[in-house]
Amino acid sequence: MEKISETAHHKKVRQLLADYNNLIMQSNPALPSQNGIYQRYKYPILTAAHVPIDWRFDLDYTTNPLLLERLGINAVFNCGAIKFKDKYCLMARVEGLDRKSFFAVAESPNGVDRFRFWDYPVVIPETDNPDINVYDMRLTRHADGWIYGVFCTERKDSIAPEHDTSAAVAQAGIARTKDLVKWERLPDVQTKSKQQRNVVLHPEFFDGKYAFYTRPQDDFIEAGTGGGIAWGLCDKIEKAVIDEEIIIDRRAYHTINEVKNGQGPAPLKTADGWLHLAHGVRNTAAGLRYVLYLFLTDLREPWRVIHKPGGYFLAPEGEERIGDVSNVVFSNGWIADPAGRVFIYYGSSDTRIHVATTTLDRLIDYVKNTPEDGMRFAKCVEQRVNLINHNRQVIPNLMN
Ligand code: M1P
Repeated sequence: MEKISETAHHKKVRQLLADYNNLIMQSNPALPSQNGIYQRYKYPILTAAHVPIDWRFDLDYTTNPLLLERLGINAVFNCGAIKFKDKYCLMARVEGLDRKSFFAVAESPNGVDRFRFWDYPVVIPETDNPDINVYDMRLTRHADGWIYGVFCTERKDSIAPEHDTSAAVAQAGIARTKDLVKWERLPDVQTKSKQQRNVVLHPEFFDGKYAFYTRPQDDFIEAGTGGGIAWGLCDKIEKAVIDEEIIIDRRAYHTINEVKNGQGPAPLKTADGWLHLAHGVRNTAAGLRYVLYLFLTDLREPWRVIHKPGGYFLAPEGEERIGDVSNVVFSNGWIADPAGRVFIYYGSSDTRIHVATTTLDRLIDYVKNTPEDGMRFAKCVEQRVNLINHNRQVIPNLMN
């Protein structure tokens, strides 16, 4: 029988821990910005390898003499984000080899590197109808004093035929906390839609009510008649019932969100309006392609879009394009520092998490001054010709 000595086992454990420590202490240089809008960073900030060794291995020689990994991790992606006690905290979606996701907080002192998971994954109580899978938590620090986590809860479709073992129903779960450790579970959000994903709590009351961004959908994957990102109100958060969803950002033919879209994190309040980050999905011969885009809504009427640049803000690049679900970037977390620096956390290809940094000034400039989607090719050519003509006038001065 294959054996390693206790001394060799302990040496291997020490090596595992040292390699792990090197990984999480690695600094993460910023890459030169390609577009002036944001900067990417050299390394992903969280991957399966960042999950602590003692969450994966049984380190006891008596029960695991060969030091085999017992509970492996498949991926770490799509995180909520919040500044908490001066630390940049991410609520990551961690997926085990068994395909079940759970949530875990990782914190960093500077928002771009040295992310370290807290001691334990987050324990969220179940409702009477247990979740089979949970993911993509949006964190909202609400005006009522609580921090809310709104996430997708997925269960088997109870009315699907017995042989259909992949039919699922997605709905929005809610839990709240004051410390990101102890969570109170509330009943799932109720809407008239058959399924929901990408549901996000707005940080302020509206007309004394709680306000949500939703994404009604007919089916687990297809949005179907669900027209896009919606806005809905409810009286109580302890039993959130949204009677009416109005579409605020509609999907449109031959755009980046032709097939689906979804609100990203809770919007940021700025002097110019509520700044939104969202994802748009289109179909291609190679499958669905997920990109990120921005839009701005009115401060007093957060459902009214006042600026929306054409095209995407950030699309998968390099290694971001490859993973469990390739050609995907997805964001459900960002942090704006009081000085105006913005940290955008995004998952790539359902596999890992990256950060891009920028400032509110740049984002507002981008969102207000980037031309809207022309919606047809002739208009898009006209926009580009206008830009070229404008440049023809200023270039001579630049050369002096
Ligand atoms: O696999 C890509 C993404 O698919 C879903 O997003 P949406 O509901 O908009 O299609 C989510 O499962 C998300 O986690 C995932 O990244």
